[in-house]
Amino acid sequence: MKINFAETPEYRKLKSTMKKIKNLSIQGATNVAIFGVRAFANHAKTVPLKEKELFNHLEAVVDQLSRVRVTEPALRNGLRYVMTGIQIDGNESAVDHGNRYIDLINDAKLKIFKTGAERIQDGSRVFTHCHSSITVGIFLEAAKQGKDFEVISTETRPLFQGRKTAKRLINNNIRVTHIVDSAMRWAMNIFNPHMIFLGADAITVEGVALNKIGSRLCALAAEEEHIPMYICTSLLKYDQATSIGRLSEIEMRAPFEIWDEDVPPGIRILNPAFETIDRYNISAYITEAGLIPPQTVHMTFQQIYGKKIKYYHHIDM
Ligand code: RUB
Repeated sequence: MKINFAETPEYRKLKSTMKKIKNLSIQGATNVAIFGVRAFANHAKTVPLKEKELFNHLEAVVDQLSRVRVTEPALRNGLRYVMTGIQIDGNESAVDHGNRYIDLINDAKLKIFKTGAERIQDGSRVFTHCHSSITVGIFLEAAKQGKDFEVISTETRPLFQGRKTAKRLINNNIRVTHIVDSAMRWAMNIFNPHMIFLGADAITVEGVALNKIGSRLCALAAEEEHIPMYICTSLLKYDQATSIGRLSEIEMRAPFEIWDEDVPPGIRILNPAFETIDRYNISAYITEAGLIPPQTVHMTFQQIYGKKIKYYHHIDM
């Protein structure tokens, strides 16, 4: 019997979620993980296959979904979490396991918002780059606590996610100054922010963070101006593969996002989505485990999530 998954609403939803993740209608590591895991779990529950065939199909889907945006370990960790659950309890349990992973993310977020907001005082000036739901959540929490502070945010070319940040902040009565990316160093020099808050897409075993292109420039400018840099992130973005020697991959996006019409032939256009921030430039990670130094990321991840989120290659070793 040939099974046509394309006909099931859950499979169609999974495909459309993949498209939205690719074109950034679903944007930022946390949302990518939540929407990706939910769509995968809903589909997994309805797959009418058994044993080897079931796992072959689900592994292929995990692989496909993980490749939509390669710099997103929180999604990969979530897919592994659901797959481990399915191995133990069968695929009818997929949605429960998916929900449990999403609960882990949401619990982590609340803790990070509270801890991050502690750092913000009346009169604080905070610099940020791109749009991170975690960083914005911290700002909203600080505003809810009645703190009077301001944010300097970049526009974030080529897709302008920084506008999303600026809109969320101003709609919540948080003062915001918006600048072009290349004015980062200038703005740090002129406004002398008290701290930099950035999100993260991935964290490596060395404590290096990967975040939107421009983040390393931001870190270097912060170093020059002696401004502390905090990475606001759940440890669920820890890329476990880096602990067995793999390198975290950096997504290369399409050239048309930079220049889409009348491009003179022969010009090479490169559009890297992310870059690394050296651990020496990170004052601390603001995480669900509180503020932690970059060197302790692997250990802290293992303490909190080690038993829940297995990395298959560790099991094989
Ligand atoms: C978004 C980006 C965000 C991180 C963290 O990049 O770099 O800082 O994903 O986001 P893109 P969050 O726009 O290419 O997805 O804090 O929401 O997890």
